[in-house]
Amino acid sequence: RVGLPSTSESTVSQYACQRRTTLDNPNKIFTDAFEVLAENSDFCDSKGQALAYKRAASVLKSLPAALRCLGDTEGLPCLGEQTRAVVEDIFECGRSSKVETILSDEKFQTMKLFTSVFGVGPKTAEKWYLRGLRTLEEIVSEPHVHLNRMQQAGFLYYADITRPVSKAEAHAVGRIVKETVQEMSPNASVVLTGGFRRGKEFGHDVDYILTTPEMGTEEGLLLRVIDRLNYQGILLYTEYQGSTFDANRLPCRRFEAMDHFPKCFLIIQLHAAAIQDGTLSCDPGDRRGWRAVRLDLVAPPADRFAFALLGWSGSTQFERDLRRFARLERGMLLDNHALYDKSKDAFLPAKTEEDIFGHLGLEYIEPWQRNA
Ligand code: DCP
Ligand code: MG
Repeated sequence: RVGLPSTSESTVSQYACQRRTTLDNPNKIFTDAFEVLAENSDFCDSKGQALAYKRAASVLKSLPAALRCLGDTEGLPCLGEQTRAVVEDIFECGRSSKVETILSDEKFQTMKLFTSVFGVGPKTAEKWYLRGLRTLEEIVSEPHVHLNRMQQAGFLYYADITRPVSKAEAHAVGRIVKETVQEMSPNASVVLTGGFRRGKEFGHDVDYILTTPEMGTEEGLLLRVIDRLNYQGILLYTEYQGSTFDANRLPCRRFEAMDHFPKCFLIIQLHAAAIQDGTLSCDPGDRRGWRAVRLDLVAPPADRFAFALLGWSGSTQFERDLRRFARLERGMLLDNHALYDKSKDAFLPAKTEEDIFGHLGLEYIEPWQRNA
């Protein structure tokens, strides 16, 4: 049976944190379709529907083999009538007519284009769409459109930022951050997180966590790192968010996209010389010798490191299900800062990700198995 997971359990869990999901996805034809449907639902502000498609895609990604027929979806969690109809369509026609309709829809195409700009979310994209704007050129030449600083950078570096960042580029960025941190705080650590920690070959940005053994010095370190990168002349854009962390208000009851640690969203200039094999993923005709790369740095206090690492490692779907599992199956609240046991009325400390999985009574899932 295709539905059998690689573990000894006989059924697939409805929770991504109880599945091992590598980057080998034998069901890409189906999951790509679900992801288009999910994105379209998000554009239409149908969050519940979007989530249903994301969950269905996530379940299929965890299967060890491709579906052979519609019957193979039987017994799988998170696949409802609508998602089964899409699977059936693809088996019968090789494609989903519902997906084709969306892909050729002007609003979907425009929303996709506008939200591809750094700093532009669905709300702004829709506002521009409703004003009759359809191209990026129209937006930058429209005098009534106000762009914030982030969006201005998004347009300025659009070609670079929308080009996937390679693993080699991500590691080169990491070396730059590590050298900078090393100069100022030799005891501090710089740890890769996000998609590249899950083993992805390409990403939309690079994510690193900085932390220091001396509690309370992490925020200052992050600020000095930014200063230093700026001094090196490689910062193209900086958005700094100071700590809003308050240990007395933990944990957050609802899912928040952002945690309260000091962090920054940067665009940095990455030079070809910094890459091990000297090649940037740029147009062959590009003679600049550098490209712009999006870099996120977050600096949690040392005692929160494991929670921050787990939270930033993703995937987003894996994170959602960790929190949902904690709440519904264990009566615990998990976020990027802490794990709280409601019945014990106590916070459960953790030094490592393994500690957190242990508190939750979950088998440890390696980062490269979290591509849910
Ligand atoms: N994250 C999350 N929920 C969000 C946003 C982020 O749980 N709403 C977590 C999970 C992500 C991690 O933060 O994996 C980093 O966010 P990215 O947007 O950088 O996502 P990835 O690194 O996973 O993918 P990409 O290759 O697109 O950068
Ligand atoms: Mg990332």
